[in-house]
Amino acid sequence: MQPNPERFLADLHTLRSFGASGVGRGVVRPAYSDADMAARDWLAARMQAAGLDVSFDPVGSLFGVARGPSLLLGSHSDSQPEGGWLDGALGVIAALEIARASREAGGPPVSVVSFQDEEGRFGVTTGSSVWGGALTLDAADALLDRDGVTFAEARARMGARCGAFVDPAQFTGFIEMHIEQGPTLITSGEKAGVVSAIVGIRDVKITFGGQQNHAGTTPMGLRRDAFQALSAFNARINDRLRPVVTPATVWTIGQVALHPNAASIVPGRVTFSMQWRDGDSDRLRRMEEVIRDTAAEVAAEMGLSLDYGPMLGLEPVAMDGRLRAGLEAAAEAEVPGNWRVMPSGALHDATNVARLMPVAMLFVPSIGGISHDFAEDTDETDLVTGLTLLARAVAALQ
Ligand code: HGY
Ligand code: MN
Ligand code: MN
Repeated sequence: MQPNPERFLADLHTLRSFGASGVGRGVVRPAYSDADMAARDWLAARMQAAGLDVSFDPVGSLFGVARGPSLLLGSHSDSQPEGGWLDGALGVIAALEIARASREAGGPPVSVVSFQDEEGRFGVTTGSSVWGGALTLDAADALLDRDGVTFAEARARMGARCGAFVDPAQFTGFIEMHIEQGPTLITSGEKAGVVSAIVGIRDVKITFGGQQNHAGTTPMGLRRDAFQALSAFNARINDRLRPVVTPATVWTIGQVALHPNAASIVPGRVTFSMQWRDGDSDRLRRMEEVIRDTAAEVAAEMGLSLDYGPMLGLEPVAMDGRLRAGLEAAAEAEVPGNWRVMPSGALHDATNVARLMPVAMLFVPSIGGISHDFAEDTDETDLVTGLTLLARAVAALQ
C-alpha cells in the first residue's frame, strides 16, 4: 500500500478551509456549526469518491465503510471554539488517504469515521460516547451547550443527512492517529508516540449563589460575593489536591460565567466548569471528594448556596496489545529508535470505541506542545511520517 503524501496534505488543507479563523492555521468549527456541517458534507463526498459506503449516524458522526470486515480508522472533524487545523482532522484525513491507498493496492479493506462533538460543545466526546454506549441518546439530547442550546436541537440541524447507527460488529479494530497536543515528542525530538493508555476525566459545573448588590454601598463584611467564593475555592483546591495528585494529574477551571458581570455590582452568582484528569480511577474519585468538600466548605463559610451539577466522566482506557504491537513494529521500521510509548493526557474517541472493539493510537509531535489554540501546528514532514507509519501498521495488521 502506497499512501500519497501530496493528496493527503491537499485534503488536510482543504478541510482547514472550513471555518478557517484567519489567524495562523487556526479553525473555528464547533460541532453542528455551519462550518462543521459543510466540512462533513465535503468529507462525505471524498469518502464516496474513495468507494466507501457513506452514512451519518443519528448524531451526525460520519462513516465511510468498506465492504467486508475492516479496520476502522479516524477521529473527529469538529473543533474547539478556538482550535487548530490538526486536532481530529489529522486522524480523519490520514484514515481517508489510507482507505484510498488500500483500495488502489487491492486491500486490505479500511473504513473511515469522523465522530461528532468530540470536543465537547455538549459533553465529553459526545458522538463516540453515544455510539460506544457510555451515553444514551436520550441523555445526550438533554445536554446543554454554554448558550443553553440542547444537543437535541443542535443535532436536528443535520436534518435528513442522519440515518441509523452503524453496526460496530463489522470492524475488527479502531486506530486513531492524532497530534500529541503536548510537549513530550517535540522536546525529545522523537517522531512518533505509540499510546499506552488514555487518561480518565471528570467534568462538572459548579454554581455559587450569593447576593447581588451595590459595589459602592455594601460593606465588605456584609457581602456574599460569588467571585470571592470562586477565588477562595480555587486557592484551596490547589492546596488540598497536592497530597492526592501526581505530577501527571491535571485540573482546570476553564469556563466561568459571572453574573451579572458588571464593574459596579457585587456578583451574585458564578457558574464554572471544574475538570480533572488522571490515569487512575481511584485518584479521580479521591479528587472528587476534595473538590466537593472544598466547595461545600467555601459556600458555608461565605454564606452562599452551592449547586453541584451532574458530573460527566470517562474512565482511563488501556490500548489493545495486538494493535499497539502493530504500531510499535511499524514505528521501529519507519523511525528506528526515534519513537516512544506514552500515555495520552488528552481525551480521544478511542476511549469510547474501546467498549466496542480493540483500539490503539498513534501520536505525532506538536510544535511548541501547543493545541486548543489557533497556533497549533506540526511540521508537514512529521505528518507524512505518521501517515506512512500508520499505513505500514494497517497493512501488517490485517
Ligand atoms: O479535551 C480533550 O482532551 C479533547 O481534545 N476533547
Ligand atoms: Mn482531538
Ligand atoms: Mn481537542
